[in-house]
Amino acid sequence: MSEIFANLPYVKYEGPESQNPFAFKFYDADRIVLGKPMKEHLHFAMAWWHNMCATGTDMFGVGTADKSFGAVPGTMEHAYAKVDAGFEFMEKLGVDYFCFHDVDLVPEAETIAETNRRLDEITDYILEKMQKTGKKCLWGTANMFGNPRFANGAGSSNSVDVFCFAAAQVKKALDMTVKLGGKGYVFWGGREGYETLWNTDMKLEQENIAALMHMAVDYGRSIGFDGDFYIEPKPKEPMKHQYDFDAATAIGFLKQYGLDKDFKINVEANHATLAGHTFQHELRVSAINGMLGSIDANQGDLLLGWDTDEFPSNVYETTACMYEILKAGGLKNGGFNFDAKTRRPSYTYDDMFYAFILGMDSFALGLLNAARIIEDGRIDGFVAERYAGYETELGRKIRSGKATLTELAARAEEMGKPAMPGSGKQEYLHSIINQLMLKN
Ligand code: XLS
Ligand code: CA
Ligand code: CA
Repeated sequence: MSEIFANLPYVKYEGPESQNPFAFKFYDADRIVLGKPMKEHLHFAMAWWHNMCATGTDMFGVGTADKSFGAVPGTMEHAYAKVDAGFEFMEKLGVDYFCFHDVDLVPEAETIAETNRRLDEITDYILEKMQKTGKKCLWGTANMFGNPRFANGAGSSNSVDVFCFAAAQVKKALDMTVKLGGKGYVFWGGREGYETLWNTDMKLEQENIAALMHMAVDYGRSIGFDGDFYIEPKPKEPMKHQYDFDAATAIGFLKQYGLDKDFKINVEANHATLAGHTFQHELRVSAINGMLGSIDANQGDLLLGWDTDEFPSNVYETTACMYEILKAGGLKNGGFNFDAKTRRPSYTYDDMFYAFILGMDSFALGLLNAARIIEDGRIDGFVAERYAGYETELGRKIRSGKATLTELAARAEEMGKPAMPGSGKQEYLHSIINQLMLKN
């Protein structure tokens, strides 16, 4: 096998002063942060679909990037070439994990039996490569949105036949995830939603999605999958309204249907902003419900209303993200999947490298900043102080659910009027964040 990225180097840490475009300025894999090497905090993953498959095609034009890797697209030879390219890429960038959909790996055949045979063949090869290189699978999933059969959804389809196909794909994708040692399985409900309620039985559709997820849990556990299932919320695109709108909605759904013990949330930054939230908000909602599972590391463009899947560069965002993750005690089975693509005009192999260097450095900076914010203690101290009233006898009584309206009303009458609740000090706190971040 010849080198595919032959003119590109193994990327190493050179420090913030380096001007080498192919070096990390901040991601120093072995640097200890809060007692652990950076690489243990940051389990980075390559998304097979963007990195190995996407060419930059959009509705206005064909692709600009050549991802043939010396083979003819749509053939098994190409599937093998993508594996070679993918593993070489991960090795050169020091990325230890990858994530995949079934159809990212092989071209879909006329019958599911043949597609599955191809998947068996390619996962044998991937496994061989994993054994040689030590690379790992972070999570697997089934693409249940691309093929025309999923026009009306997968688990939420009106068609029982299509539901069976969805079930077959989930089953196979779980088999592959277990075969490759993946610790996560993602459900992104791309077409699990609706365009108009005039043709939609919302209750039936949601019950069916839950039924499919229950079958996945039963099957997954029966074949030894001991990792986490994830819902990846996204409010819209491709559907006008997707059922897994945001983390809070997905968590409510999981609890309603008794799936909350097996599922967590895969939070994608760009999906958070599409839902009208910050990334930090979605992480916090997941964390306080004990459901912070994994991260799809990207960013959107707030001037655009769609999913742009850009490589993360906004260090305020990565800092807030890493603060939430550190405060939640880290990700257990999850990691940082770069569900991100280079812009269409950035179509060279060099750009693929720059993109990962940008993303990994942005998260390394986020980690360093978040650790500094926690060690500094002023932010956490302020928040603790802000709610100190709930540490008093009365405050504790309210929190434990033992207080009554009658008793509290009597107390209010006694007071006449409460003191002002105390300044939120947002401007002061933001200036602390700036001070700590810009120390780098
Ligand atoms: C699309 C989603 C998708 C999931 C995996 O918007 O981000 O790529 O992560 O199906
Ligand atoms: Ca995603
Ligand atoms: Ca996305």
